Amino acid sequence: MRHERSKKLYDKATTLIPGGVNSPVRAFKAVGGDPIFVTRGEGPYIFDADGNRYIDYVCSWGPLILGHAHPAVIEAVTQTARDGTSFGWATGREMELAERVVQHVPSVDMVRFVNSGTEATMSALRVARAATKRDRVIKFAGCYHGHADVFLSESTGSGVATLGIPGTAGVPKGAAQDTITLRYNDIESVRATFDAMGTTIAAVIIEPVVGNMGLVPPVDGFLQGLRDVCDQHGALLIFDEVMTGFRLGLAGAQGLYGVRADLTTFGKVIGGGLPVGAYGGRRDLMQQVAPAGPVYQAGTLSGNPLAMAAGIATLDAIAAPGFFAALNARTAELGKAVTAVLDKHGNPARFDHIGSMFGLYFLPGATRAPRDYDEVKKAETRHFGTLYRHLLDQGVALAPSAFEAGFVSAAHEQRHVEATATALDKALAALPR
Ligand code: HOZ
Repeated sequence: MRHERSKKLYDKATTLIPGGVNSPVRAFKAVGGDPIFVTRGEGPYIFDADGNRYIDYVCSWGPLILGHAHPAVIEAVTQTARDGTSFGWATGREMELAERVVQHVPSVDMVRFVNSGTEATMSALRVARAATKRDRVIKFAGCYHGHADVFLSESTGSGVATLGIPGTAGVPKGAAQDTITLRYNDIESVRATFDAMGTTIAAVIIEPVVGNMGLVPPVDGFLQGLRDVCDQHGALLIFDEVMTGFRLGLAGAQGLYGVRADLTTFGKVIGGGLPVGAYGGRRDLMQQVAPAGPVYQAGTLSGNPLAMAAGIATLDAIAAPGFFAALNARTAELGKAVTAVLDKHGNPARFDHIGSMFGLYFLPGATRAPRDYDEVKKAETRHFGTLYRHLLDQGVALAPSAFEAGFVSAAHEQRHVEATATALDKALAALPR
């Protein structure tokens, strides 16, 4: 496969944009080689500047649950754009999307739209701090809640984990001094922390299924345990469902696990591939947000009409009966095919999925998915870069990181599953022994 045009674009980009990319996870630092530059997407495929086609399991890092350039989404955005791209005034479409969110997610009475998951999580925490009049927040190692100072304290997932960045320069000590980082799936450490300082903790924030250190599901009872301990101590439970919201079902991970959050953050699928984030929750909490209440949060492009139109079209498509059953079944087929290939090659890695999110863990011989960041970090990633580039060469695009979840869309068919398994078989055969 030739990559001359991507290479040329990349070389120029590095002179104009830090690292040549507008988000670190797009760089190929963890896999070697230069990043591909994408020109278009169609269904399950992306195409690069050299005309190469790839089966895409990044799906824009999650939003494209319907696949690339889904006709209903493109139509909605195109129609909407004809009337203008931004007003900075209230519009009816914001209500239309809000109504759908409130209808599908029982814990959400009211919702505020923002432009990214980062905005959503930092705003939700501000609400929690205002409502409880407390400052501390508990987060979990390996979870990623965007790049606000308060969440970048230590052991953060996503690009920070991928690139092995030890901490983030530019975060003042004070900004993260109230952030307590605990071990994912360890309810005892949460209880102990609350016993020691419960009256100062505003909230626990968590990815209810982690997608930013590979895929790490909650163990039985962990999420309910968090709910209980928050209730006992008057703290709020924030589910960061930027990845899982409208991905693991219409009611997200909270629907799947039957645990109610006080506040929930959204991003990705809710915007159908346009920049949308949102936070929502109990009415009394959301009424704290300005101008209804004293918690200031704002945005010129928040509730942008194109973004709302894409979100509405996407949510309507995924609300069709049987949508999630079919998507999850396709992901299970992918798991079966990939697992058979891994088995043939002596199980150098393990595949797991929750709904249409999957993880590929390079933990030789592992019999279950990892439970926390320490386990994730034991991954044997020596050959991941080589494997990654072999897969890419055969037209299969995973995230360029051993520590990111993969995503299946409704556009992925059985033939894409089979092509992926064949490519993996060849890629594994080509690895050094
Ligand atoms: N949460 C996404 C990756 N884990 C964000 C993508 C990005 O950082 O660009």
